Amino acid sequence: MIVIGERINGMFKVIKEAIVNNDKKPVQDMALKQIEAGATMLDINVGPTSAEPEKTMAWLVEAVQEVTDMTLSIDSPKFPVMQAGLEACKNKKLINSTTGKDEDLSRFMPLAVEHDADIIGLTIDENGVPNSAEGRSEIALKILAVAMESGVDPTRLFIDPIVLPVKADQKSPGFVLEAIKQFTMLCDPHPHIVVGLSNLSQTAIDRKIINRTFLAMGIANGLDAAIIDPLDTELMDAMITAELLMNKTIYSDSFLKAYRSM
Ligand code: THG
Repeated sequence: MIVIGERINGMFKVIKEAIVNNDKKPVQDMALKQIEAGATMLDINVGPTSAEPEKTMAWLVEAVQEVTDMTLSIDSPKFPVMQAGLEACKNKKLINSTTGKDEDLSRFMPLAVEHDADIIGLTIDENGVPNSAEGRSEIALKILAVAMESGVDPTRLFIDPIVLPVKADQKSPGFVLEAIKQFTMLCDPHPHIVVGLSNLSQTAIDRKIINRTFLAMGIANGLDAAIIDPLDTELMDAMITAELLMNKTIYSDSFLKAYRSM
């Protein structure tokens, strides 16, 4: 499982304050804590309120690179912010993300080639997020086709069916699970399949059990990457166990410990 740590995001108070105070330490600590907890990539997002998002993105990337050479997921819908992040990034990189809109695909896919980056394609287009699994798969297919035309190998593409808060739309988690299953049949080998898990439980009370249960369900349907909080130990336990039950890892009585010592 590709575990993309979500915690370096200006949405979180610690990171927002670090940005405002121009203090690298809390950002670097959060990077190391997530790696220690099992992250295999780190998401970098300036958050919704950054005054100078290009500058902030480059600053975050540089701060994190001082303490790790782990792959960075440069997270912004804005092209100039993405460019600034990629230019600052010496580590391996993941573009997070393009949508399935023509104008985004035509700019972001060449950017992936230029920077030798992996890329996430969100199943959203000019009409928004489809209200079905099939609609999501149609956009996924379009993203895959443009990736291949642009010279991006399918193994470097991640498709994201877009998880919405269950509180706002209780039908969408089921559509996402069905879409994940459909994405595994797009081509062979199929692209990676990723979700931003925490979206699911936004504004809900029992967040952790909602996230944990859905992650296990997603893994059962073929999810192989997720943007999550790796500091949530029970969430990580559920992920490790779901992978075991899907025969992705070998059983031993100490499988949780064994996974963590890998
Ligand atoms: N797909 C892709 N990228 C993404 C998302 C996605 N990047 C951003 C987001 N969605 C994933 N990251 C987060 C990070 C935090 C939260 C949700 C998703 C979150 N934050 C708390 C909240 O909003 O309640 C903040 C709590 C606090 O302030 O401490 O839930 O879907 N490709």
